[in-house]
Amino acid sequence: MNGSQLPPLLPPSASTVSGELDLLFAYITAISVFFAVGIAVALAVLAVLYRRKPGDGPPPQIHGSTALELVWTVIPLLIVMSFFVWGTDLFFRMRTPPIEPLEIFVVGKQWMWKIQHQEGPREINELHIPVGQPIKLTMTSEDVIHSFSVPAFRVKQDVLPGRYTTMWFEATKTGTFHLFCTEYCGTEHAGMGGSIIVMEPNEYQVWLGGGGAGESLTDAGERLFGQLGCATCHGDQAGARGPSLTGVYNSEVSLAGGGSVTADESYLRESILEPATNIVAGYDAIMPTYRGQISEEGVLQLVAYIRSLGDPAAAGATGAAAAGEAGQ
Ligand code: HEC
Ligand SMILES: [Cu+2]
Repeated sequence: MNGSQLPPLLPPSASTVSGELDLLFAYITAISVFFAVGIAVALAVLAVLYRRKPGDGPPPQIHGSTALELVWTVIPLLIVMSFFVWGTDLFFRMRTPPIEPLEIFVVGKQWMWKIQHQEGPREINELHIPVGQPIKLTMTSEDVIHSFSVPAFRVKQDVLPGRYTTMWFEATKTGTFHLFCTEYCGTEHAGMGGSIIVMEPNEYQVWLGGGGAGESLTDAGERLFGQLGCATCHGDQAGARGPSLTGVYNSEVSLAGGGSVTADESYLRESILEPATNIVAGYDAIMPTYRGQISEEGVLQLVAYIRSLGDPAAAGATGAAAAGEAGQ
């Protein structure tokens, strides 16, 4: 009997934040509509009720009321503060990935999404993930600015050339959801989409194994490290021309110009593509630039390999988590 179906008002709600985000959106919309309509109606009704009638003189003049001023200042302040506190709290939770998410790497280019899983499989315009597990994406672009958007998860993050951006989400439903590029990026921007395929964890394991691509991201990075001759300078032997890369990930690196930086993914990427930008204290600027010789996917593989060489902060984090548990 119900032949014609209206398009849904909202996309499906399929992540740990989507329900709460919709609720916050509805809350802000409801309050805005309530006041917009209320004020418009009050204005019309009062204009009619208190219009000047024949024989009326000038009305009594009112010269301010502190009580009234306080009421119309404090109540709106409390209302907008509730938007702010709830919105900020949700924003921080949406920006901060939980400990030990499943990490996946994304490279955008005109006009496709290239995706690499840690365990090896790669895919284009499709992202297979397990349900009920936090996923962290580390993303970059080979050309212009793109934006990775999954409406069903209520997440969106710009993907920029020359640097890494990250985002995280956790799917709560299995199924296939739309992926869009939401930054106009040229002629075929509209076609730069794909699907997120959310699977049961055991199905995802089968999918990973069945990908046929045996080489993991770390192994691919190790192979590149050998092929590009990085090991000739970073060989870990005494008197090597370059610093040891073991344990460098997430450590504080002292720079030749003074100061220090945390060796995160972006720093490692920059060290490979623009070695002259930050020179490690105690070393000469002899490292050649690899810009133009390695694709962004290759750089992600090298970064994954360098990360696998040890991470002092991860050891610290596990220690802190263990201490926290012991304290409870
Ligand atoms: C000719 C020798 C040489 C080669 C080849 C070389 N490097 Fe370097 N690398 C250095 C030197 C010297 C430094 C320290 C000075 C600096 O920061 O530029 C360095 C610094 C680094 C750093 C920063 C390390 C830290 O402690 O902060 C990284 C990461 C790195 N190299 C990665 C690589 C990778 C990956 C390759 C291969 C694609 C490579 N290097 C090839 C000499 C080399
Ligand atoms: Cu795009």
